[in-house]
Amino acid sequence: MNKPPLRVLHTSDWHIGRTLYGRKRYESFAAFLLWLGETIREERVDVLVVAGDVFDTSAPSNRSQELYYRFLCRIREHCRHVVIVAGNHDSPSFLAAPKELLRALNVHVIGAMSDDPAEETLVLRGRDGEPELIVCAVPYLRDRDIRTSEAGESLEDKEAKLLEGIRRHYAAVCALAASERSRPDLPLLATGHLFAAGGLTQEGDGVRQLYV
Ligand SMILES: [Mn+2]
Repeated sequence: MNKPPLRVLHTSDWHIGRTLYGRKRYESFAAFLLWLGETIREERVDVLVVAGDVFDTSAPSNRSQELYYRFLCRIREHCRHVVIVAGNHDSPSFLAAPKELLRALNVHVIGAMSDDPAEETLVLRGRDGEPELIVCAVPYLRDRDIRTSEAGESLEDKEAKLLEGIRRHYAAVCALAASERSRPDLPLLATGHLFAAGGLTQEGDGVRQLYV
């Protein structure tokens, strides 16, 4: 019997805790997360991917954290795996602190990048124990993690080294993921929190100029 196709829902940039003109918006965040949980259930989502900026700040309020953990708990019975990577707004260490505990709920958290590509290569297994998806869970790559500075470098040198470092990091994680593929049709998915070539930004949309 054929297995039903794997359903993946991709989301990002929740920015829980973000204020608007000084107003707290916890009701809006709570409503959003309720809606997302309902959508996951109705659409029978197998894998939820959160590609960065869960929280708006590196030290989220208790109320923001409560919303986040409550959501993860609520979707547990509907969604087989959750993959969360840190964005540029998140504190990588804050997000990764409950990593071991969350893994018990099939929530995989990647805070900072690692020099070991295995740390960012997730082989997710279906109910039958067989691999059903490989995720290159690459978080937001910080300049200081990727690039070593040298004296007398120009801005162009720095940027070129950063882009090369990002490219090299993705290549290493993807190469490992490809080698872990136990069958040729096993899907492979890569996350990122970055501008990709060909992407567009709009004036005043709140997106920060990062790198492409
Ligand atoms: Mn963001």
